[in-house]
Amino acid sequence: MRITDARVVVCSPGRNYVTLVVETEDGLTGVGDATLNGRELAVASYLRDHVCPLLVGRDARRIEDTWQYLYRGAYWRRGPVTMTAIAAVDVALWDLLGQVAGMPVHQLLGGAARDGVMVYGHASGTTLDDLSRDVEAHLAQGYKAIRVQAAVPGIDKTYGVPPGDGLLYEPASGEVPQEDVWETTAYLDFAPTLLAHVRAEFGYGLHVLHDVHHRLTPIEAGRLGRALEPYRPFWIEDPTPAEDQAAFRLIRSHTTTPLAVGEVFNSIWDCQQLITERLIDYIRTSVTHAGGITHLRRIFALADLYGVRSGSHGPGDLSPVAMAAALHVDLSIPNFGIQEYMGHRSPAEEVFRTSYSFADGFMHPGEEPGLGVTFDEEAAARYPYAPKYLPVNRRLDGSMHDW
Ligand code: GCO
Ligand code: MG
Repeated sequence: MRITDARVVVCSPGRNYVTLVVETEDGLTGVGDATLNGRELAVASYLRDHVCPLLVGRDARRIEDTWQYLYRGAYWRRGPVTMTAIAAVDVALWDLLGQVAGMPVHQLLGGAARDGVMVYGHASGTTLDDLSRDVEAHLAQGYKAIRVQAAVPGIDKTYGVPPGDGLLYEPASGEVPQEDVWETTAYLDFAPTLLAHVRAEFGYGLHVLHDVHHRLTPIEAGRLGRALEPYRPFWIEDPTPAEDQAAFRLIRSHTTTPLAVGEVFNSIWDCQQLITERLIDYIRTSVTHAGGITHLRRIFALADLYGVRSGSHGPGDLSPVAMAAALHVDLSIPNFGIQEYMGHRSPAEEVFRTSYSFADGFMHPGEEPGLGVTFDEEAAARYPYAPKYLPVNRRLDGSMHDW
């Protein structure tokens, strides 16, 4: 099963995506997602210039060996660009193996350990009333778990709140990053009001999640977690920038609110302490940014030993290929927690045809061999890449803050 071609396609059907296409001598095509929001071309070049030429001639069935070859063989290890590139190769090889075996990837991973994958959707509002309407719309679709974000009074633009154009939330724009203003005090005062509102309106029969997006200090995060305890959030996500894993000891010592971290992590080493010291409850690493199916399963296996569950990142800035791969992993692991599902802006569905489905709050990857995603390269060519960046944050005094 020799690899005969590996190529990178950068396209923008609704937003920018980087896709790796791997072909074998039998005429099979496997795909992997290599999208790194705002740094797309760096991964495209890493793949095109340094990885694709090494893939041609290799046996596509040697997934672990290829992973180790690209990881250990690079000498310069880890980091988002390298690990996203390795992930794309890994996912494409699992896709190919499934097609050869005539089985969906989750069968290769040990088979379904559950009937469906509970996903959470995103509800938001520029006012709490708008937020309520969005929560209602999600409940009507069957969602059992909903992330809630609302505009913080006194702050011009709040993370997670779309500008009200009816489209899915998509913060990347422009040739230079948009500059937002962040004010911690206003947010810390507002967040308990937000959660209290949702519980008063909808009760305790749904899972409510909230993303802090790396903006607090450990002691602020401890205070937030404690203030939210009466509203029993499913989790608070990314309370602090998590380079400092030990900081979670401080947060943990102040609150029993469950903690979720990991969307910006690239490897098991980024979360080793968080997991082995039981400082978090959910690990949110994604297939695309944490080294593919092979490495993500290793992270989740470590997490399982310490009672930490999965909660993979699933934003619209990972392609439908990533969503499919995530669902295959989610279905098969013992310690699945929840999966984020943001959906994709049109016309992504023209370029990526998927076999996964959503019903009553649960998703399923489908039973097609491989990942169950068909990538239409002709359609992709109709949507050329244009540079776009995530915003940056400045505090009131003009200094930079985490976004
Ligand atoms: C989430 C995330 C995203 C990120 C985005 C950055 O929880 O879904 O925080 O919305 O901001 O993926 O590219
Ligand atoms: Mg997040």
